[in-house]
Amino acid sequence: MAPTQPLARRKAGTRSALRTTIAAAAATLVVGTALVVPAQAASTLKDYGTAAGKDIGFALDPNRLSESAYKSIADSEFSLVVPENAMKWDSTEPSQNSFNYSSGDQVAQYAAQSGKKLYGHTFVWHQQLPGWVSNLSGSALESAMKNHITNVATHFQGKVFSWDVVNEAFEDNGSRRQSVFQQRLGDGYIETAFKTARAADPTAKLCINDYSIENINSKSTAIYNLVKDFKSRGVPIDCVGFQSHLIVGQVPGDFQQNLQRFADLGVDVRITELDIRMNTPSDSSKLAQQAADYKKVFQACLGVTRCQGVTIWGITDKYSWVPGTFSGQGAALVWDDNYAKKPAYDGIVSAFSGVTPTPTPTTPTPTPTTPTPTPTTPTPTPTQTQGPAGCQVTYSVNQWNTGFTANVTIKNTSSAAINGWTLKFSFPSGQAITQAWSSKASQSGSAVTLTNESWNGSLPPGGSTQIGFNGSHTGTNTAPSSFTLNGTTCS
Ligand code: 9MR
Repeated sequence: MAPTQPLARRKAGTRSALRTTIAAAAATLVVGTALVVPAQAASTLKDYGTAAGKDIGFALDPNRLSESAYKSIADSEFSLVVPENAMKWDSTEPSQNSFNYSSGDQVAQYAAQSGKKLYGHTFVWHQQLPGWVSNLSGSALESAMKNHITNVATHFQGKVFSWDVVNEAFEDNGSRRQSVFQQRLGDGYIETAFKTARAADPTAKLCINDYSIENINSKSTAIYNLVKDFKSRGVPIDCVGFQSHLIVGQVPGDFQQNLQRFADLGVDVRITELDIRMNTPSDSSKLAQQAADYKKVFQACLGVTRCQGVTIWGITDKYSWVPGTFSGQGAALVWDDNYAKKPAYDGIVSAFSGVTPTPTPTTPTPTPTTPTPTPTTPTPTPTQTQGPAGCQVTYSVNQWNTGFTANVTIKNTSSAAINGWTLKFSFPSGQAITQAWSSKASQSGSAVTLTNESWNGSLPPGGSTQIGFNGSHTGTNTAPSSFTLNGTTCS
């Protein structure tokens, strides 16, 4: 099943429709709701990424969301989120077979409620590994690794669309890093990890991730050979993550060429942890160089069709990992200690030269009067198969014994803007919603009502939104047979 797609992945055709929404508004689906004008915010990095078909991500520390400047940038500038630490082994399984998802769940909840894709980081890594793992030997370690991957992948199934399965498994000279996994399980541990992850969550993309592999060198070639070998033997692998913890003035000239050679093996590529550090304090010439460097990195990704996007390893220099690790260095991110945009921001925007950003509607402002609806003939979309033109609902589930995750796409197929929606349906076989995201859910018997959140209530003609929920079932999980949106039956 396709991973959850954020609002930001609306197709380009929706955008011009959004701009002309209001004049064309008809009453078809706007029942008892005032028509409103979506306010347009200034273009954000996310808007440029969406227009270019690339994810724009950031590493989130959920504890910082209480800081309003942090949250506001997180909310508006990015279409993808990765937990900086919250899904690592020491967070999720601090003692053997005792799992703790509180921090990871916070990140997942934020991703769902802000409409962002959620990228998982990371199952198998030599760092942030609890001590008990290193005390295991041989088969006990292999069982523990499989158990860890299976539990964490299962917990986040349907929420995380892509995982860093193995992180930093190679040395700079291309040899295997002598981690506890390598030493006790041998070369085959990477393959075992990928196969275990695939079995646990067949829908997630599975990536290998590393640093200092941005150019063509011994280390990147070792990973290249591993991917080639996996592909030739049918071992599951979908993507390679290039961390890109870089230094100003040192963006490799062959970055794009290197990304392309991996893409040519039949895997996706992604820049996963971008930051570009300098000796501190910063000055205007270092910041200008950094802006040019950020631009180069984004251009490298934009130049490769299979490059899925760029994730920046944090928001503000204030919380970057860099100064704590590299003494005398820092200022590596795009916003400074006070959340002011650095020249790097405009550097990134300039990489999107020729791309018209996809505008992000902000919270709609109600108009003071109720407009007179102008009846128009709705234009059916080619995918519409039944029911009056107006809305289309796609419902898909991943299920296990007595649980399931449902992903629901709601599309406005009318020529009128929808501003505020209520989706209703009945569960045919006794299912119950246990947790919903991207909508407010209520259930009475079999009757389910889902209403929009403040940020996804506006659906221009042709626009869609994705919502989801977890539920329980008793062994039969028949899909609802019909849906209504604001009282109109959807196809
Ligand atoms: O940014 C992370 C920092 O908060 C942690 O203390 C650190 C622990 O090793 O990990 C940092 O993130 C790393 C990422 O998980 C893997 N690639 C290197 C990143 C920077 O160290």
